[in-house]
Amino acid sequence: MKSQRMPWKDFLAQRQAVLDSWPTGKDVADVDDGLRYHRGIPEVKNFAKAMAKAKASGRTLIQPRAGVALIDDHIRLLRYLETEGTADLLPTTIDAYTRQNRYEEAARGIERSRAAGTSLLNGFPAVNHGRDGCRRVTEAVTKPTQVRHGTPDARLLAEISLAGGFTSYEGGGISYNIPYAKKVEVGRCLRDWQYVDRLTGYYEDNGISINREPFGPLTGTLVPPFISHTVAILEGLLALEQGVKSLTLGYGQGGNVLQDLAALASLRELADEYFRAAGFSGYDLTLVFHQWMGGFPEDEAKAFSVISTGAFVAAAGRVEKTIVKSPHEAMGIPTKEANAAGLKATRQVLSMMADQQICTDNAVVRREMDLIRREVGALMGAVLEAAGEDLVQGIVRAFAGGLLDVPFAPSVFNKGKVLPVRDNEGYIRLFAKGNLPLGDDIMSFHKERLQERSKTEGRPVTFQMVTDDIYAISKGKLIGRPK
Ligand code: 8ZB
Repeated sequence: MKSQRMPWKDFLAQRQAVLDSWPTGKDVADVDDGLRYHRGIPEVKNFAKAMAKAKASGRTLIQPRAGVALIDDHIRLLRYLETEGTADLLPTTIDAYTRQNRYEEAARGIERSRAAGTSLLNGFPAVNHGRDGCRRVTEAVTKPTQVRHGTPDARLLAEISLAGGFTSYEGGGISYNIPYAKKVEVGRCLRDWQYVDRLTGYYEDNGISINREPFGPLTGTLVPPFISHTVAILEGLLALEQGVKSLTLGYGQGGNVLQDLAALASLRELADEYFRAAGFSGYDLTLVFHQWMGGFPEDEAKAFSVISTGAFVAAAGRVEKTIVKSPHEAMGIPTKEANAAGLKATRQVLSMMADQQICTDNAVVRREMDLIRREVGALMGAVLEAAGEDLVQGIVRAFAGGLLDVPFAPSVFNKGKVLPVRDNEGYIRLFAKGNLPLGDDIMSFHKERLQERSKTEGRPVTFQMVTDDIYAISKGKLIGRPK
């Protein structure tokens, strides 16, 4: 496949319309103003460098999610999470209006929040606050900051937030579309994300490291590792094509510890293999593990246990970063205290694990790694074949044909024919493969494992079993057994 780096003139040709889509766009008209600003940011606040350092020292960094409507409140919140919460890395979670490019409604949300004296948006409206608003935030804290969102067309948000001093940007053309949007075309979204990656690549070309992180967990609902791995590798390839160098690939906790450890080990290996095979080198690959993204127990003590098992897997899996949940997860956006509590619970586990090496070189982990390798190989092979010269086209065709299919995603461009379910030990397996290009050897293994559960529970594998599994953790179990 030949490189499809967006020519700079094509980038500039789009850029004016992007910046014109909201008045704060004019503040970033000079793209080199962002570069000059970043040259003055202390190295300890650079996200890419922090991730590289974590990798070199074998440490796992912790990061919460957080974002409120008003700048001063947002600064207070982030400062609390870095001091009281001991966060190593800080987020800025963007509100839902901004994610849908609805800046007028975000503006009204800001006004109403001012009047109410509390945040009436579910995140920080970075586009409305503009370059200087973002700079106030990134300058007010001591840790590296990342934009976390869920935006299919994230071009203006990227322009403003990078110029505003953020040094990492979450998302990708598949992972911020298929699980988040209903009607955004696959190809349209991928091209808008090529713009984001090219902007990031431009910073890299000029000596400024900016970290990029595709959103690993997708729908967070029983996603088998090979599906999220394939998406992560594809988004990694697309980012590298545009000149991104610091890449953090993600995986969401599934719940079976050995499957999760196999998933983390294989993600690192496979990503490197596919990137090298595509001719890339000189990139810096790191991993992020998301604590359980599915339904949480309402009871805070139980929620802390879910958080702590996630922290344990993050440590045993030797990832560079873990995204932390809070004991308020079942209720919605956490208070700052609950958010800090999730961080502290995670910190405790990571500290206790810091000097321990958990041996993952055993027969079961090897079996699972081998399975994931063959599954990812089947999907990647099909996408690359469909791609010919153009990976974007390959991904568009793969979704259209169901060769890529994300379980429980709202997008009309996703077939939605894949049904996952847990086996008798809680491993996430496939009940229905839809059109995924998996061979009979692979499917007969899934089938065998599910028959075991079926026998134990004395009931056939049905959609009821899938539903039971989706709610199991919130009800105190891993596997949704009857009674
Ligand atoms: C896909 C991410 C979902 C998670 C959390 C949710 C959930 C969303 C905020 C937030 C703190 C926010 N989340 N928005 N957490 N502050 N503004 O993201 O609770 O865990």
